Amino acid sequence: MERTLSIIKPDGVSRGLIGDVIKRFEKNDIKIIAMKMVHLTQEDAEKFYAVHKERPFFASLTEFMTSGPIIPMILEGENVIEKNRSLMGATNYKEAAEGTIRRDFATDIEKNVVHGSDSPETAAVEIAFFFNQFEMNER
Ligand code: IDP
Ligand code: MG
Repeated sequence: MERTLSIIKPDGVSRGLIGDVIKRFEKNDIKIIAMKMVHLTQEDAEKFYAVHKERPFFASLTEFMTSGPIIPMILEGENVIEKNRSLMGATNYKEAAEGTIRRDFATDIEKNVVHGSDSPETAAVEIAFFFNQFEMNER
C-alpha cells in the first residue's frame, strides 16, 4: 500500500467542488485516511512550494494558495501516487485528458483545483508537512 498527499486548492473549496473531488477518489478505490481544512500563511505556502521558488509563477502561486482554506488529505491505495496523478490530469487543464479532475473543473493553469504528490519522496515530505501520526487512520 502506498500513500500520497492530495490537496483541494482554494478554488476547489470556494467553488463547491469538495464533494466532486472526493467522489473521484472513492469511486476509484482510493481510501482517505486523513483529512482537514486549513488556511495556509504566506510563510507556510512558500515552504510547501519551496521547490518552485525560482519559477516565475512562485509569487502568484503562493498568493493563490493562501487566498482561502484548502483541504489536505492523505490518500492510500495501491500505486496511489501515480493513480492520483492520472485522476488529476496534466497541470495545464487544457492539456489534461478527458474525464480528469483538472480537465473537468480547472479554470486556469494555476487555479487547477487539486495538488498531488509526484513521487514517494515528495509524498513523505508533503504528508509530514500537514499531518502527524495521530491524524492518520487505519481503515
Ligand atoms: P503539478 O501540480 O501538476 O505537480 P507543478 O509543476 O508541480 O504542477 O506546479 C505546481 C503548481 O504551480 C501547479 O499545480 C499550478 O497551480 C502552478 N503552476 C504550474 N505551472 C504554472 C504556470 O506555468 N503558470 C502558473 N501557475 C503554474
Ligand atoms: Mg508538482
